[in-house]
Amino acid sequence: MNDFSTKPVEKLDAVVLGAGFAGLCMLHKLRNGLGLNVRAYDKATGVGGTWYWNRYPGARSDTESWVYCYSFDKKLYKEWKWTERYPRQPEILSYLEHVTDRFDLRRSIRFSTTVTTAHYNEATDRWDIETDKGERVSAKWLITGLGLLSAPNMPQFEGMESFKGEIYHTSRWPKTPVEFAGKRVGVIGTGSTGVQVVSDLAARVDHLTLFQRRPQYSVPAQNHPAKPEIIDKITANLEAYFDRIRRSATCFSFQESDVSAMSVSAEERERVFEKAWEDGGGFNFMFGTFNDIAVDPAANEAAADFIRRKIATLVKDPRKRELLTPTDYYARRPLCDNHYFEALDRDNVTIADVLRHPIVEFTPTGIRTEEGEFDLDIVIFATGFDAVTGNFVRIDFEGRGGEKLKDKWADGPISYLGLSISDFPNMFTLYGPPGPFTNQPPAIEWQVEWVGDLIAYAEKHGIAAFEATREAEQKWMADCIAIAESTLFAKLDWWVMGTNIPGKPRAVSFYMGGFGNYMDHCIGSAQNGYAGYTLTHEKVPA
Ligand code: N01
Repeated sequence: MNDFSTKPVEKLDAVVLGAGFAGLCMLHKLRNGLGLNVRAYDKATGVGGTWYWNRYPGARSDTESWVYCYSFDKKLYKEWKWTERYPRQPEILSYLEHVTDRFDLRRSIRFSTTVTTAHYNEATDRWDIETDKGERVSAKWLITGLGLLSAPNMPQFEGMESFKGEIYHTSRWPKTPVEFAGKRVGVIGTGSTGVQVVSDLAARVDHLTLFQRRPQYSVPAQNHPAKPEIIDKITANLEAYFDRIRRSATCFSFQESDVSAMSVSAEERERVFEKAWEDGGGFNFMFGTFNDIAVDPAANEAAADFIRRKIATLVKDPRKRELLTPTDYYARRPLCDNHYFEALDRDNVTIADVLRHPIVEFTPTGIRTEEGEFDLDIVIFATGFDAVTGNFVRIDFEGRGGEKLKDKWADGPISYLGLSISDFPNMFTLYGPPGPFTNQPPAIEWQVEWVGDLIAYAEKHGIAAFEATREAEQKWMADCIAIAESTLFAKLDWWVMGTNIPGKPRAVSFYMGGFGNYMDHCIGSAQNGYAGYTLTHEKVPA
Protein backbone atom coordinates (compact mmCIF):
# COMPACT_ATOMS: atom_id res chain seq x y z
CA MET A 1 0.00 0.00 0.00
CA ASN A 2 1.47 3.33 -1.01
CA ASP A 3 1.28 5.75 1.93
CA PHE A 4 2.78 8.52 -0.17
CA SER A 5 -0.16 10.87 0.39
CA THR A 6 0.49 10.92 4.15
CA LYS A 7 4.11 12.06 3.87
CA PRO A 8 5.50 15.57 3.25
CA VAL A 9 6.07 15.87 -0.46
CA GLU A 10 7.86 18.39 -2.63
CA LYS A 11 6.07 19.23 -5.87
CA LEU A 12 8.11 19.46 -9.05
CA ASP A 13 7.19 19.70 -12.71
CA ALA A 14 9.63 17.01 -13.79
CA VAL A 15 12.12 14.51 -12.45
CA VAL A 16 15.01 13.25 -14.56
CA LEU A 17 16.80 10.03 -13.64
CA GLY A 18 20.49 10.04 -14.48
CA ALA A 19 23.11 12.70 -15.14
CA GLY A 20 24.83 11.29 -18.19
CA PHE A 21 24.52 12.46 -21.80
CA ALA A 22 20.72 11.98 -21.75
CA GLY A 23 19.88 13.28 -18.28
CA LEU A 24 21.97 16.44 -18.57
CA CYS A 25 20.54 17.34 -21.95
CA MET A 26 16.96 16.74 -20.75
CA LEU A 27 17.50 18.78 -17.61
CA HIS A 28 18.84 21.66 -19.70
CA LYS A 29 15.92 21.48 -22.12
CA LEU A 30 13.20 21.34 -19.47
CA ARG A 31 14.65 23.78 -16.97
CA ASN A 32 16.56 26.28 -19.12
CA GLY A 33 14.47 25.87 -22.26
CA LEU A 34 10.90 25.42 -21.01
CA GLY A 35 11.29 27.06 -17.59
CA LEU A 36 10.01 24.04 -15.66
CA ASN A 37 10.86 23.18 -12.09
CA VAL A 38 13.05 20.11 -12.59
CA ARG A 39 15.36 17.93 -10.54
CA ALA A 40 17.73 15.22 -11.70
CA TYR A 41 18.96 12.36 -9.53
CA ASP A 42 22.07 10.26 -9.93
CA LYS A 43 23.52 7.66 -7.62
CA ALA A 44 27.07 8.74 -8.55
CA THR A 45 28.86 11.57 -6.78
CA GLY A 46 29.17 13.49 -10.05
CA VAL A 47 27.86 13.79 -13.59
CA GLY A 48 28.91 11.58 -16.49
CA GLY A 49 26.79 8.42 -16.37
CA THR A 50 28.70 5.75 -18.30
CA TRP A 51 31.74 8.01 -18.33
CA TYR A 52 31.64 8.46 -14.57
CA TRP A 53 31.70 4.74 -13.87
CA ASN A 54 33.84 3.31 -16.67
CA ARG A 55 37.30 4.56 -15.65
CA TYR A 56 39.10 1.35 -16.57
CA PRO A 57 42.49 1.41 -18.33
CA GLY A 58 42.10 2.20 -22.01
CA ALA A 59 38.48 3.41 -21.72
CA ARG A 60 37.56 5.65 -24.59
CA SER A 61 34.79 6.14 -27.11
CA ASP A 62 35.15 4.43 -30.47
CA THR A 63 33.11 7.18 -32.12
CA GLU A 64 34.84 10.25 -33.49
CA SER A 65 34.92 13.05 -30.92
CA TRP A 66 33.27 15.50 -33.29
CA VAL A 67 30.08 13.44 -33.30
CA TYR A 68 30.40 12.12 -29.75
CA CYS A 69 29.06 15.34 -28.25
CA TYR A 70 26.11 17.71 -28.22
CA SER A 71 25.34 19.95 -31.15
CA PHE A 72 22.52 22.02 -29.65
CA ASP A 73 24.80 24.96 -28.80
CA LYS A 74 27.08 26.25 -31.53
CA LYS A 75 29.40 28.12 -29.15
CA LEU A 76 29.82 25.04 -26.96
CA TYR A 77 30.55 22.96 -30.04
CA LYS A 78 33.12 25.39 -31.35
CA GLU A 79 34.83 26.16 -28.07
CA TRP A 80 35.35 22.65 -26.74
CA LYS A 81 38.71 21.33 -27.95
CA TRP A 82 38.90 17.56 -28.35
CA THR A 83 42.48 16.31 -28.41
CA GLU A 84 42.04 12.99 -30.23
CA ARG A 85 39.95 11.38 -32.92
CA TYR A 86 38.54 8.98 -30.30
CA PRO A 87 38.21 10.70 -26.93
CA ARG A 88 39.45 9.06 -23.76
CA GLN A 89 37.18 8.62 -20.74
CA PRO A 90 38.74 11.48 -18.69
CA GLU A 91 38.23 13.87 -21.60
CA ILE A 92 34.58 12.90 -22.11
CA LEU A 93 33.98 13.23 -18.37
CA SER A 94 35.60 16.71 -18.41
CA TYR A 95 33.38 17.64 -21.34
CA LEU A 96 30.22 16.61 -19.49
CA GLU A 97 31.40 18.46 -16.36
CA HIS A 98 32.03 21.51 -18.52
CA VAL A 99 28.52 21.28 -20.02
CA THR A 100 27.06 20.94 -16.52
CA ASP A 101 28.75 24.12 -15.32
CA ARG A 102 28.29 26.05 -18.52
CA PHE A 103 24.50 25.61 -18.32
CA ASP A 104 24.42 25.83 -14.51
CA LEU A 105 22.87 22.38 -14.18
CA ARG A 106 24.62 21.22 -11.00
CA ARG A 107 22.24 23.02 -8.64
CA SER A 108 19.34 20.95 -10.00
CA ILE A 109 21.02 17.57 -9.54
CA ARG A 110 20.93 15.44 -6.38
CA PHE A 111 24.08 13.33 -6.43
CA SER A 112 24.74 10.19 -4.38
CA THR A 113 21.01 9.60 -4.40
CA THR A 114 19.24 6.55 -5.75
CA VAL A 115 15.62 6.77 -6.77
CA THR A 116 14.10 3.63 -5.30
CA THR A 117 10.40 4.04 -6.11
CA ALA A 118 8.40 5.76 -8.81
CA HIS A 119 4.66 5.11 -8.69
CA TYR A 120 2.13 6.65 -11.02
CA ASN A 121 -0.68 8.21 -9.01
CA GLU A 122 -3.88 7.90 -11.01
CA ALA A 123 -5.73 10.35 -8.78
CA THR A 124 -3.28 13.18 -9.47
CA ASP A 125 -1.83 12.11 -12.84
CA ARG A 126 1.59 12.57 -11.30
CA TRP A 127 4.57 10.41 -10.36
CA ASP A 128 5.20 9.81 -6.66
CA ILE A 129 8.92 9.34 -6.28
CA GLU A 130 11.07 8.28 -3.34
CA THR A 131 14.83 8.12 -2.89
CA ASP A 132 17.17 6.16 -0.65
CA LYS A 133 17.76 9.42 1.22
CA GLY A 134 14.10 9.57 2.27
CA GLU A 135 13.27 12.36 -0.16
CA ARG A 136 9.72 12.31 -1.54
CA VAL A 137 8.69 14.29 -4.57
CA SER A 138 5.69 14.43 -6.83
CA ALA A 139 6.30 15.25 -10.48
CA LYS A 140 4.06 15.46 -13.50
CA TRP A 141 6.79 14.23 -15.82
CA LEU A 142 9.27 11.44 -15.26
CA ILE A 143 12.11 11.09 -17.74
CA THR A 144 14.73 8.37 -17.50
CA GLY A 145 18.26 8.67 -18.83
CA LEU A 146 19.38 5.48 -17.14
CA GLY A 147 21.64 4.14 -19.85
CA LEU A 148 21.40 0.70 -21.36
CA LEU A 149 24.81 -0.38 -20.17
CA SER A 150 25.25 0.42 -16.53
CA ALA A 151 24.12 -2.43 -14.30
CA PRO A 152 27.32 -4.55 -14.09
CA ASN A 153 27.34 -8.25 -14.93
CA MET A 154 29.57 -9.81 -12.30
CA PRO A 155 29.67 -13.59 -12.77
CA GLN A 156 30.28 -15.45 -9.53
CA PHE A 157 32.94 -18.16 -9.36
CA GLU A 158 33.72 -20.61 -6.58
CA GLY A 159 36.38 -19.38 -4.18
CA MET A 160 36.31 -15.72 -5.24
CA GLU A 161 36.35 -14.62 -1.61
CA SER A 162 39.52 -16.64 -0.99
CA PHE A 163 41.52 -14.77 -3.66
CA LYS A 164 44.26 -12.75 -1.95
CA GLY A 165 44.79 -10.32 -4.84
CA GLU A 166 42.64 -7.46 -6.11
CA ILE A 167 39.39 -7.91 -8.08
CA TYR A 168 37.85 -5.15 -10.19
CA HIS A 169 34.87 -4.82 -12.53
CA THR A 170 35.59 -2.39 -15.36
CA SER A 171 32.34 -0.48 -14.89
CA ARG A 172 32.97 0.06 -11.16
CA TRP A 173 36.57 1.13 -11.50
CA PRO A 174 38.03 2.99 -8.48
CA LYS A 175 38.87 6.68 -8.70
CA THR A 176 42.26 6.05 -7.07
CA PRO A 177 44.98 4.73 -9.39
CA VAL A 178 45.56 0.97 -9.55
CA GLU A 179 49.24 -0.02 -9.60
CA PHE A 180 49.96 -2.39 -12.50
CA ALA A 181 53.74 -2.30 -12.83
CA GLY A 182 55.29 -5.71 -12.09
CA LYS A 183 51.86 -7.32 -11.57
CA ARG A 184 50.34 -10.49 -13.02
CA VAL A 185 46.95 -9.43 -14.33
CA GLY A 186 44.02 -11.55 -15.48
CA VAL A 187 41.31 -10.12 -17.74
CA ILE A 188 37.99 -11.96 -18.16
CA GLY A 189 36.04 -10.91 -21.25
CA THR A 190 36.69 -9.82 -24.82
CA GLY A 191 33.86 -7.37 -25.59
CA SER A 192 34.51 -3.70 -26.42
CA THR A 193 35.72 -3.24 -22.85
CA GLY A 194 38.04 -6.25 -22.62
CA VAL A 195 39.61 -5.36 -25.97
CA GLN A 196 40.41 -1.85 -24.69
CA VAL A 197 41.76 -3.10 -21.35
CA VAL A 198 44.04 -5.68 -22.93
CA SER A 199 45.35 -3.25 -25.56
CA ASP A 200 46.17 -0.70 -22.88
CA LEU A 201 47.65 -3.00 -20.24
CA ALA A 202 49.65 -5.67 -22.07
CA ALA A 203 52.84 -3.63 -22.29
CA ARG A 204 52.51 -2.18 -18.76
CA VAL A 205 52.24 -5.32 -16.67
CA ASP A 206 54.59 -8.15 -15.81
CA HIS A 207 52.22 -10.72 -17.30
CA LEU A 208 48.69 -10.60 -18.68
CA THR A 209 46.36 -13.59 -18.97
CA LEU A 210 43.27 -13.15 -21.09
CA PHE A 211 40.45 -15.53 -20.13
CA GLN A 212 38.69 -15.68 -23.49
CA ARG A 213 35.40 -17.40 -24.17
CA ARG A 214 34.74 -16.22 -27.73
CA PRO A 215 37.21 -14.37 -29.98
CA GLN A 216 36.23 -11.08 -31.61
CA TYR A 217 36.33 -9.55 -35.04
CA SER A 218 38.04 -6.21 -34.59
CA VAL A 219 39.56 -3.69 -36.98
CA PRO A 220 42.04 -0.89 -36.28
CA ALA A 221 40.70 2.33 -34.79
CA GLN A 222 43.43 4.37 -36.52
CA ASN A 223 43.35 6.97 -33.79
CA HIS A 224 45.16 10.27 -34.34
CA PRO A 225 45.33 13.73 -32.77
CA ALA A 226 42.22 15.84 -33.36
CA LYS A 227 42.29 18.11 -36.37
CA PRO A 228 40.83 21.52 -35.42
CA GLU A 229 40.03 22.20 -39.07
CA ILE A 230 37.46 19.37 -38.97
CA ILE A 231 35.61 21.06 -36.09
CA ASP A 232 35.82 24.46 -37.81
CA LYS A 233 34.40 23.04 -41.01
CA ILE A 234 31.54 21.33 -39.18
CA THR A 235 30.80 24.38 -37.04
CA ALA A 236 30.37 26.53 -40.14
CA ASN A 237 27.44 24.32 -41.05
CA LEU A 238 26.56 22.68 -37.76
CA GLU A 239 22.85 22.11 -38.17
CA ALA A 240 23.09 20.75 -41.68
CA TYR A 241 25.99 18.52 -40.66
CA PHE A 242 24.10 16.98 -37.73
CA ASP A 243 20.96 16.69 -39.87
CA ARG A 244 22.96 14.55 -42.24
CA ILE A 245 24.34 12.48 -39.36
CA ARG A 246 20.83 11.89 -38.04
CA ARG A 247 19.44 10.98 -41.45
CA SER A 248 21.91 8.09 -41.56
CA ALA A 249 21.24 4.70 -39.98
CA THR A 250 23.89 4.77 -37.26
CA CYS A 251 24.62 8.49 -36.59
CA PHE A 252 28.36 8.19 -37.21
CA SER A 253 30.33 10.65 -39.32
CA PHE A 254 31.32 8.28 -42.12
CA GLN A 255 29.23 7.88 -45.27
CA GLU A 256 27.17 4.70 -45.06
CA SER A 257 27.36 2.50 -48.12
CA ASP A 258 24.44 1.84 -50.45
CA VAL A 259 26.28 -0.87 -52.38
CA SER A 260 25.70 -4.58 -51.83
CA ALA A 261 28.90 -6.56 -51.22
CA MET A 262 28.09 -9.30 -53.72
CA SER A 263 27.19 -6.83 -56.47
CA VAL A 264 30.87 -5.98 -57.00
CA SER A 265 33.87 -8.09 -58.02
CA ALA A 266 36.07 -9.85 -55.46
CA GLU A 267 38.87 -7.38 -56.29
CA GLU A 268 36.61 -4.40 -55.66
CA ARG A 269 35.44 -5.89 -52.35
CA GLU A 270 39.03 -6.34 -51.29
CA ARG A 271 39.83 -2.73 -52.22
CA VAL A 272 36.86 -1.41 -50.24
CA PHE A 273 37.67 -3.51 -47.17
CA GLU A 274 41.33 -2.52 -47.34
CA LYS A 275 40.43 1.17 -47.48
CA ALA A 276 38.07 0.82 -44.50
CA TRP A 277 40.82 -1.01 -42.59
CA GLU A 278 43.18 1.89 -43.29
CA ASP A 279 40.56 4.54 -42.47
CA GLY A 280 39.70 2.82 -39.17
CA GLY A 281 36.54 2.41 -37.10
CA GLY A 282 34.37 -0.62 -36.39
CA PHE A 283 31.04 0.82 -37.49
CA ASN A 284 32.75 2.23 -40.57
CA PHE A 285 33.96 -1.25 -41.45
CA MET A 286 30.53 -2.81 -41.00
CA PHE A 287 28.30 -0.09 -42.45
CA GLY A 288 30.63 2.11 -44.54
CA THR A 289 31.94 -0.67 -46.79
CA PHE A 290 28.73 -2.33 -48.01
CA ASN A 291 25.08 -2.06 -47.10
CA ASP A 292 24.42 -5.73 -46.37
CA ILE A 293 27.24 -6.98 -44.14
CA ALA A 294 24.82 -7.26 -41.21
CA VAL A 295 22.04 -8.97 -43.15
CA ASP A 296 23.42 -11.11 -45.98
CA PRO A 297 25.40 -14.23 -44.96
CA ALA A 298 27.57 -14.11 -48.09
CA ALA A 299 28.42 -10.41 -47.60
CA ASN A 300 29.07 -11.09 -43.94
CA GLU A 301 31.39 -13.97 -44.72
CA ALA A 302 33.35 -11.78 -47.15
CA ALA A 303 33.94 -9.20 -44.41
CA ALA A 304 34.67 -11.88 -41.81
CA ASP A 305 37.15 -13.60 -44.12
CA PHE A 306 38.98 -10.31 -44.73
CA ILE A 307 39.33 -9.69 -40.99
CA ARG A 308 40.44 -13.27 -40.35
CA ARG A 309 43.19 -12.90 -42.95
CA LYS A 310 44.31 -9.67 -41.27
CA ILE A 311 44.40 -11.39 -37.88
CA ALA A 312 46.62 -14.06 -39.43
CA THR A 313 49.14 -11.40 -40.43
CA LEU A 314 49.05 -9.68 -37.04
CA VAL A 315 49.40 -12.72 -34.76
CA LYS A 316 52.62 -14.68 -35.26
CA ASP A 317 52.14 -17.28 -32.51
CA PRO A 318 50.20 -20.16 -34.17
CA ARG A 319 48.31 -21.26 -31.05
CA LYS A 320 47.26 -17.68 -30.27
CA ARG A 321 46.35 -17.11 -33.91
CA GLU A 322 44.00 -20.09 -33.82
CA LEU A 323 42.43 -18.96 -30.56
CA LEU A 324 41.98 -15.38 -31.78
CA THR A 325 40.39 -16.25 -35.11
CA PRO A 326 36.59 -16.12 -34.92
CA THR A 327 34.56 -18.53 -37.01
CA ASP A 328 30.99 -17.37 -36.35
CA TYR A 329 29.16 -14.46 -38.01
CA TYR A 330 30.70 -10.99 -37.88
CA ALA A 331 27.52 -9.82 -36.21
CA ARG A 332 28.09 -8.48 -32.77
CA ARG A 333 28.85 -4.85 -31.99
CA PRO A 334 31.52 -3.93 -34.55
CA LEU A 335 34.75 -3.32 -32.66
CA CYS A 336 37.85 -1.30 -33.36
CA ASP A 337 41.04 -1.32 -31.36
CA ASN A 338 44.44 0.15 -30.71
CA HIS A 339 46.72 -2.79 -31.64
CA TYR A 340 44.71 -5.44 -29.78
CA PHE A 341 46.02 -8.43 -31.74
CA GLU A 342 49.60 -7.19 -31.55
CA ALA A 343 49.20 -6.80 -27.77
CA LEU A 344 47.99 -10.38 -27.43
CA ASP A 345 50.90 -11.65 -29.53
CA ARG A 346 53.40 -10.37 -26.94
CA ASP A 347 55.52 -12.88 -25.01
CA ASN A 348 54.21 -11.66 -21.67
CA VAL A 349 50.60 -12.47 -22.66
CA THR A 350 48.84 -15.82 -22.29
CA ILE A 351 45.42 -16.68 -23.66
CA ALA A 352 43.38 -19.11 -21.56
CA ASP A 353 40.69 -20.75 -23.68
CA VAL A 354 37.80 -20.75 -21.23
CA LEU A 355 35.30 -21.87 -23.85
CA ARG A 356 36.94 -25.29 -24.13
CA HIS A 357 38.38 -25.27 -20.60
CA PRO A 358 36.03 -23.21 -18.39
CA ILE A 359 37.03 -21.47 -15.18
CA VAL A 360 36.63 -23.92 -12.31
CA GLU A 361 37.37 -21.67 -9.36
CA PHE A 362 39.37 -18.82 -7.89
CA THR A 363 42.14 -19.91 -5.55
CA PRO A 364 44.01 -17.71 -3.02
CA THR A 365 46.71 -17.14 -5.65
CA GLY A 366 44.82 -17.01 -8.95
CA ILE A 367 42.30 -18.73 -11.21
CA ARG A 368 42.06 -22.44 -11.92
CA THR A 369 40.52 -23.50 -15.23
CA GLU A 370 40.03 -27.04 -16.51
CA GLU A 371 43.39 -26.53 -18.24
CA GLY A 372 45.43 -25.55 -15.18
CA GLU A 373 46.15 -22.81 -12.68
CA PHE A 374 47.08 -19.20 -13.52
CA ASP A 375 48.86 -17.19 -10.81
CA LEU A 376 47.53 -13.64 -10.58
CA ASP A 377 47.82 -10.49 -8.49
CA ILE A 378 44.86 -8.67 -10.08
CA VAL A 379 41.72 -9.96 -11.81
CA ILE A 380 39.71 -7.59 -14.01
CA PHE A 381 36.15 -8.54 -14.89
CA ALA A 382 35.37 -7.05 -18.32
CA THR A 383 32.20 -9.11 -18.36
CA GLY A 384 29.79 -6.41 -19.44
CA PHE A 385 26.36 -5.57 -18.19
CA ASP A 386 22.94 -6.78 -17.26
CA ALA A 387 22.17 -4.67 -20.28
CA VAL A 388 19.08 -2.79 -21.42
CA THR A 389 16.57 -3.74 -18.70
CA GLY A 390 19.08 -4.09 -15.85
CA ASN A 391 18.77 -0.55 -14.55
CA PHE A 392 15.01 -0.37 -15.01
CA VAL A 393 14.18 -3.46 -12.97
CA ARG A 394 16.30 -2.20 -10.07
CA ILE A 395 13.85 0.69 -9.53
CA ASP A 396 10.30 0.00 -8.36
CA PHE A 397 8.46 1.59 -11.31
CA GLU A 398 4.73 1.12 -10.92
CA GLY A 399 2.26 2.28 -13.55
CA ARG A 400 -1.49 2.42 -13.89
CA GLY A 401 -3.42 -0.20 -11.95
CA GLY A 402 -0.37 -1.07 -9.85
CA GLU A 403 1.42 -2.68 -12.79
CA LYS A 404 5.14 -3.16 -12.13
CA LEU A 405 7.56 -2.45 -14.94
CA LYS A 406 9.71 -5.42 -13.92
CA ASP A 407 6.70 -7.69 -14.45
CA LYS A 408 5.71 -6.04 -17.71
CA TRP A 409 9.30 -6.45 -18.95
CA ALA A 410 9.88 -9.91 -17.46
CA ASP A 411 10.18 -11.42 -20.96
CA GLY A 412 11.97 -8.40 -22.44
CA PRO A 413 11.34 -4.70 -22.92
CA ILE A 414 8.08 -3.47 -24.50
CA SER A 415 7.57 0.14 -25.53
CA TYR A 416 6.38 2.56 -28.17
CA LEU A 417 9.29 4.29 -29.98
CA GLY A 418 11.65 3.16 -27.21
CA LEU A 419 10.33 6.18 -25.34
CA SER A 420 6.91 5.40 -23.90
CA ILE A 421 5.24 2.46 -22.22
CA SER A 422 1.50 1.83 -22.07
CA ASP A 423 0.15 2.05 -18.51
CA PHE A 424 3.10 4.29 -17.61
CA PRO A 425 1.76 7.74 -18.56
CA ASN A 426 3.95 10.85 -18.60
CA MET A 427 7.08 8.70 -18.39
CA PHE A 428 9.68 8.88 -21.15
CA THR A 429 12.70 6.59 -21.45
CA LEU A 430 15.51 8.36 -23.30
CA TYR A 431 17.48 5.90 -25.40
CA GLY A 432 15.22 3.28 -23.84
CA PRO A 433 14.42 -0.10 -25.38
CA PRO A 434 13.55 -0.97 -28.09
CA GLY A 435 14.95 2.24 -29.50
CA PRO A 436 17.58 3.21 -32.06
CA PHE A 437 20.86 1.30 -32.41
CA THR A 438 23.25 4.20 -33.03
CA ASN A 439 26.08 6.38 -31.86
CA GLN A 440 24.24 7.74 -28.87
CA PRO A 441 24.79 11.50 -28.33
CA PRO A 442 23.21 12.75 -31.59
CA ALA A 443 20.28 10.34 -31.15
CA ILE A 444 19.76 11.22 -27.50
CA GLU A 445 19.85 14.93 -28.22
CA TRP A 446 17.17 14.52 -30.88
CA GLN A 447 14.96 12.46 -28.56
CA VAL A 448 15.36 15.14 -25.89
CA GLU A 449 14.06 17.77 -28.33
CA TRP A 450 11.16 15.55 -29.32
CA VAL A 451 10.15 14.80 -25.72
CA GLY A 452 10.66 18.48 -24.79
CA ASP A 453 8.35 19.55 -27.61
CA LEU A 454 5.77 17.00 -26.48
CA ILE A 455 5.89 18.32 -22.91
CA ALA A 456 5.65 21.93 -24.13
CA TYR A 457 2.61 20.91 -26.19
CA ALA A 458 1.00 19.26 -23.16
CA GLU A 459 1.63 22.26 -20.93
CA LYS A 460 0.21 24.61 -23.55
CA HIS A 461 -2.90 22.55 -24.25
CA GLY A 462 -3.81 21.60 -20.68
CA ILE A 463 -3.02 17.92 -21.08
CA ALA A 464 -2.77 16.01 -17.84
CA ALA A 465 -1.57 12.69 -19.17
CA PHE A 466 0.21 11.41 -22.27
CA GLU A 467 0.13 7.64 -22.59
CA ALA A 468 1.21 5.25 -25.32
CA THR A 469 -1.63 3.04 -26.51
CA ARG A 470 -1.36 -0.75 -26.40
CA GLU A 471 -1.99 -0.88 -30.16
CA ALA A 472 0.86 1.52 -30.92
CA GLU A 473 3.12 -0.43 -28.62
CA GLN A 474 2.22 -3.76 -30.22
CA LYS A 475 2.78 -2.38 -33.70
CA TRP A 476 6.13 -0.88 -32.69
CA MET A 477 7.26 -4.16 -31.12
CA ALA A 478 6.21 -6.15 -34.18
CA ASP A 479 8.26 -3.78 -36.39
CA CYS A 480 11.29 -3.95 -34.12
CA ILE A 481 11.16 -7.74 -33.94
CA ALA A 482 10.70 -8.18 -37.70
CA ILE A 483 13.64 -5.89 -38.49
CA ALA A 484 15.96 -7.32 -35.84
CA GLU A 485 15.17 -10.92 -36.81
CA SER A 486 16.05 -10.14 -40.42
CA THR A 487 19.61 -9.28 -39.36
CA LEU A 488 22.51 -11.54 -38.50
CA PHE A 489 22.76 -9.79 -35.11
CA ALA A 490 19.85 -11.98 -34.03
CA LYS A 491 21.78 -15.18 -34.84
CA LEU A 492 24.29 -14.79 -32.02
CA ASP A 493 24.12 -14.73 -28.24
CA TRP A 494 25.10 -11.33 -26.89
CA TRP A 495 23.81 -8.47 -24.79
CA VAL A 496 21.80 -6.86 -27.61
CA MET A 497 19.64 -10.00 -27.72
CA GLY A 498 19.53 -10.22 -23.93
CA THR A 499 21.40 -13.51 -23.96
CA ASN A 500 24.66 -12.56 -22.26
CA ILE A 501 23.20 -13.26 -18.80
CA PRO A 502 22.35 -16.86 -17.88
CA GLY A 503 18.59 -17.25 -17.52
CA LYS A 504 17.68 -13.89 -19.04
CA PRO A 505 15.08 -14.30 -21.80
CA ARG A 506 16.06 -13.60 -25.38
CA ALA A 507 14.50 -10.31 -26.46
CA VAL A 508 14.67 -7.64 -29.11
CA SER A 509 16.07 -4.52 -27.48
CA PHE A 510 16.64 -2.23 -30.46
CA TYR A 511 14.93 -0.70 -33.45
CA MET A 512 17.39 -1.60 -36.20
CA GLY A 513 15.66 0.28 -38.99
CA GLY A 514 18.11 3.20 -38.88
CA PHE A 515 17.89 6.55 -37.14
CA GLY A 516 16.52 8.41 -40.15
CA ASN A 517 13.54 6.08 -40.26
CA TYR A 518 13.24 6.20 -36.49
CA MET A 519 12.89 9.99 -36.61
CA ASP A 520 10.20 9.66 -39.27
CA HIS A 521 8.15 7.48 -36.90
CA CYS A 522 8.43 10.08 -34.13
CA ILE A 523 7.82 13.06 -36.42
CA GLY A 524 4.84 11.28 -37.98
CA SER A 525 3.31 10.72 -34.54
CA ALA A 526 3.73 14.38 -33.54
CA GLN A 527 2.39 15.69 -36.84
CA ASN A 528 -0.73 13.58 -36.41
CA GLY A 529 -1.59 14.99 -33.00
CA TYR A 530 0.73 12.50 -31.27
CA ALA A 531 -0.66 9.40 -32.91
CA GLY A 532 -0.03 6.33 -30.81
CA TYR A 533 -0.77 8.22 -27.60
CA THR A 534 -3.91 8.81 -25.58
CA LEU A 535 -4.06 12.40 -24.40
CA THR A 536 -6.11 13.08 -21.26
CA HIS A 537 -7.08 16.70 -20.70
CA GLU A 538 -6.92 18.32 -17.29
CA LYS A 539 -10.19 18.26 -15.41
CA VAL A 540 -11.89 21.65 -15.43
CA PRO A 541 -13.03 22.45 -11.86
CA ALA A 542 -16.87 22.43 -11.63
O1 N01 B 1 30.52 -6.28 -22.53
P1 N01 B 1 30.19 -7.48 -23.55
P2 N01 B 1 31.45 -5.01 -22.75
N1 N01 B 1 33.15 -16.23 -18.15
O2 N01 B 1 28.93 -8.07 -23.05
C1 N01 B 1 32.63 -12.36 -21.42
C2 N01 B 1 29.67 -0.63 -25.02
N2 N01 B 1 31.06 -0.22 -24.89
O3 N01 B 1 31.50 -4.28 -21.49
O4 N01 B 1 31.32 -13.28 -25.65
C3 N01 B 1 33.95 -15.81 -19.14
O5 N01 B 1 30.24 -7.02 -24.95
C4 N01 B 1 31.84 -12.46 -22.69
O6 N01 B 1 32.09 -13.68 -23.34
P3 N01 B 1 31.09 -14.21 -24.50
C5 N01 B 1 29.46 -1.33 -26.36
O7 N01 B 1 28.20 -1.03 -26.87
C6 N01 B 1 31.55 0.68 -25.76
O8 N01 B 1 32.74 -5.39 -23.36
O9 N01 B 1 29.69 -14.07 -23.94
N3 N01 B 1 33.68 -14.77 -19.92
C7 N01 B 1 32.38 -11.24 -23.44
O10 N01 B 1 33.60 -11.54 -24.04
C8 N01 B 1 29.58 -2.78 -25.99
O11 N01 B 1 28.98 -3.64 -26.92
C9 N01 B 1 32.86 1.04 -25.71
O12 N01 B 1 31.48 -15.60 -24.76
C10 N01 B 1 32.54 -14.11 -19.70
C11 N01 B 1 32.62 -10.24 -22.31
O13 N01 B 1 32.69 -10.97 -21.11
C12 N01 B 1 28.93 -2.78 -24.65
O14 N01 B 1 29.36 -1.58 -24.03
C13 N01 B 1 33.70 0.50 -24.76
C14 N01 B 1 31.65 -14.49 -18.68
C15 N01 B 1 31.49 -9.23 -22.17
O15 N01 B 1 31.40 -8.48 -23.34
C16 N01 B 1 29.29 -3.94 -23.74
O16 N01 B 1 30.69 -4.17 -23.83
C17 N01 B 1 33.18 -0.40 -23.87
C18 N01 B 1 31.99 -15.60 -17.90
N4 N01 B 1 31.18 -16.05 -16.93
C19 N01 B 1 31.88 -0.77 -23.93
N5 N01 B 1 30.60 -13.63 -18.70
C20 N01 B 1 33.37 2.00 -26.71
O17 N01 B 1 32.74 2.96 -27.08
C21 N01 B 1 30.83 -12.76 -19.69
N6 N01 B 1 32.00 -13.04 -20.30
C22 N01 B 1 34.63 1.69 -27.30
